[in-house]
Amino acid sequence: MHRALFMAVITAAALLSPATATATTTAAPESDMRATLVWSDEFDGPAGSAPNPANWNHETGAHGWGNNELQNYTSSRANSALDGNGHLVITARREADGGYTSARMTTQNKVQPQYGRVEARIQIPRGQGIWPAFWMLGSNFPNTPWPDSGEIDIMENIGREPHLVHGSLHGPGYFGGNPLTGSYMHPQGWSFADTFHTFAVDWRPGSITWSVNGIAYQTYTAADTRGNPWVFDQPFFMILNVAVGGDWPGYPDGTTQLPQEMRVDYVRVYSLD
Ligand SMILES: [Ca+2]
Repeated sequence: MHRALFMAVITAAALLSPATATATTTAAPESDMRATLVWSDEFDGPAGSAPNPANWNHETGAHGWGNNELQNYTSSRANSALDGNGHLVITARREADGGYTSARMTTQNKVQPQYGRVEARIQIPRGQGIWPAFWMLGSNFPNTPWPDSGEIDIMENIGREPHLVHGSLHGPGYFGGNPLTGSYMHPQGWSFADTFHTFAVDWRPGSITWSVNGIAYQTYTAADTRGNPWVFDQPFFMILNVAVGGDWPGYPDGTTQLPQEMRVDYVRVYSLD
């Protein structure tokens, strides 16, 4: 489970004015005509180029991120770059000195939706100690500290459970090791790292539903917070990262192969009306 205890240092790019989501006329899939695309990053661009700085900040550092993680997050193209085939690739590496590097990217102060379908199509990495995630934090963070700021984990996977993905909410009274959470098993029990899958939340006032490949598997509402505040009726920013090691996934071992790549085809936000 993610927490954000050590995110108080915001990148300089986060000081830029918030971007306004641009409405488009792009149609949603025919299977769901109630969803209208309002923002996306399709990660089109030359191989080796940077993710669009109008959308993404890099959070850097090697302080364990509140979970005793091992990686040093960098803004290097060795750890995050477009592949020239319409994908963002976040690469976790073992460096010559035995340390690990990776990338963590956020849309804070740039793209901060409130409600809608927040979706990404991702081929996750694999291996013991590898921890990919697509998640969100309340835009009031860090002025409002975690967990009061709220956290919506759209997809997390830990390498020792290749066939499972997890969806969670963290907020006041339900955080850390005690979130509102559930998981979805691959229908055939195969590894989610084998190919691309679509991970989404349908986020409405007082209600969030998680889905994988369009199959809803979990809903939490304001009635589920054990009497604690529902802190999800506000804008959130999105985060993509690959952690290496940590209290929850455990640590790389002799079976872990590096480098590992998380390949993201797109991140999209749809309105749901
Ligand atoms: Ca793409």
